[in-house]
Amino acid sequence: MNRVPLEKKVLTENDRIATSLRERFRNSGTQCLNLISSPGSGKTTLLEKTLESLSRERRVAVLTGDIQTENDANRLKRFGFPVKQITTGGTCHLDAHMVERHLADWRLEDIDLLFIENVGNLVCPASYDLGEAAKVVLLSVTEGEDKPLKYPSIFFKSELLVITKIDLLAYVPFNIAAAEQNARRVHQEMEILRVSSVNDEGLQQWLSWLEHRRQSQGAHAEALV
Ligand SMILES: Nc1nc2c(ncn2[C@@H]2O[C@H](COP(=O)(O)OP(=O)(O)OP(=O)(O)O)[C@@H](O)[C@H]2O)c(=O)[nH]1
Ligand SMILES: [Mg+2]
Repeated sequence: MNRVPLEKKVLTENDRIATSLRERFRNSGTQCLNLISSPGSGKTTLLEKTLESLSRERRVAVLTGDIQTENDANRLKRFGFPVKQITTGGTCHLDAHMVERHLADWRLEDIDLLFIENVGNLVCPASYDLGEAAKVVLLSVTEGEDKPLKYPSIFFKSELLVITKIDLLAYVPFNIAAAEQNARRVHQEMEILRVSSVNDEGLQQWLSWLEHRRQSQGAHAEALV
């Protein structure tokens, strides 16, 4: 079998599992968000800030993907929410089967909000549906404002762009208005937030976006924070 049909077969199988996951999330009232970015853009740090801000009674859980280590799960576990590492052993993205396997011993009915931190990569994760309600792409100010144009697929497929590390804006030649314009050239309706996980600028807007997203999905109207 040549490469194209094989890739198609893998993606079709992935889509089948992702569809079943999406239905399970819908039935259990679980909002699943798939966080995607280049390595080091600040996914885990934003999740640390998020978990730190939430009351311990909130029914929030995290699956975090990495090629090799358990570092991110160890960072996130200290907040007391259920966290599991998915180690892909070399694969540059999570797929729906990995998510399904790692959810096997969790009761989805007990989880209102499930974060999936994807493997650090702006390309491969865009092709793999995980059954999520929305993809969220992060872009840090050290990466360059041209990235939405160079990697359009993930910007097109994501509902929200979080521009991270804005505390560094004074030190890097990053044109944030151009970055936002580029993102909207690829995805006109894209929502955009500017966040720093160091000085917490924009963090409240991110938490409000999560709350609003949850309510608009028809999940429990109870406040998250
Ligand atoms: N200045 C600044 N540094 C940040 C911010 N957010 C994260 N960092 C730093 O950026 C580095 C990478 O952050 P991570 O949260 O580990 O990034 P990640 O996207 O989870 O990385 P991978 O999981 O490897 O893809 C760490 O040294 C963080 O302290 C921020 O808002 N401002
Ligand atoms: Mg990480």
